[in-house]
Amino acid sequence: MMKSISLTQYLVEKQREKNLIPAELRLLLEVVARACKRISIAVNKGALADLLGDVGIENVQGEAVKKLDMIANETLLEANEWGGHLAAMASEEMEHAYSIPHRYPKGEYLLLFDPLDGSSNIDVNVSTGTIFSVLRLPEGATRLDESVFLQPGSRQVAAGYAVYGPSTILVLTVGDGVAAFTLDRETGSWTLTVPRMEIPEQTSEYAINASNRRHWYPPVVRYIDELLAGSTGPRGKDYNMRWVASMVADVHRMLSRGGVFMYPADARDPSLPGKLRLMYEANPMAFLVEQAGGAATDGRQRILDIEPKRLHQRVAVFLGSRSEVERVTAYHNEHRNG
Ligand code: P6P
Repeated sequence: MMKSISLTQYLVEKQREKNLIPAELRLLLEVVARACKRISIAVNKGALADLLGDVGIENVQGEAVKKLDMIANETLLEANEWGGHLAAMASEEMEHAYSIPHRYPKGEYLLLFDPLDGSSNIDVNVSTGTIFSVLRLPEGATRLDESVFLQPGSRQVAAGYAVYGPSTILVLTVGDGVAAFTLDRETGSWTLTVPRMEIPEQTSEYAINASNRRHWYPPVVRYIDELLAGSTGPRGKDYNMRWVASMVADVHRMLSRGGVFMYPADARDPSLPGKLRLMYEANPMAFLVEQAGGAATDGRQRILDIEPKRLHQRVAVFLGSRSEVERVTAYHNEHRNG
């Protein structure tokens, strides 16, 4: 029987072989993974522990806050604030950055997260997940406020997500490929199950909320209508569509078997560049996708090159199999160039 490799062994060996994971970063990743284990337990309890439903308030995004959103957010804050590896944290659920309390030492990393992505699916028992991104505190930073987080995604030192589905799976990159770990509930350990996730260059599967078609801009209409035309149209083959409405679940499927995930900007609110948030949804997912051989753009440029202006800024997202992302991005550029 093959010896199982734990998350800790994987991180220690990455550090030994590639010097990629200083002790403080390894501590950070293990603490986040432990917090995701606790979130998974709470998610799995659901109605049995009266954890479903809304809290009765809205978050900074204007979205109804679920009980489990709050629990997941608190779990990540409490797990990470004492370790001495972080200078500050930022969350989809909190308007402002969270500074490490004075009673604890501060470290050189910044942690950003969407504590429970897709939480609207919780009450109907559909997969959700936690998304996280790790940046370094900029040299010489004095004020630990929002400004220290405003770095392009290319500066991430690690990123990942936990998907709470039939299995609980942690997917992680430290810049040397993407690995997946399945939670072994009997031992409580994260066990390496996919040493290197790679997205196929070609795909026949796409993910988009098709009910928004009347709001899409022309390049997206053109791209999707070609997919819908299938073997009778210019693409010459049939495509399949999936939409879980939980980014973690849709991206995990795409990382596992290929595909392209899209949440475009649309005419519902021309002032908004899209629905998904750059810093703790698009950037970590773009890092993972590129590390798995795929591509990620906002329809114009590489997501990881975007210079952020605000902590909760939104962005259009096209990510997945490289050939498809390049095509839909080319359609945007052609449209822009008349
Ligand atoms: P829609 C969940 O609320 C989320 O932020 C992502 O996880 C998901 O991909 C998207 O929104 C779903 O949006 O408009 O289809 O409900």
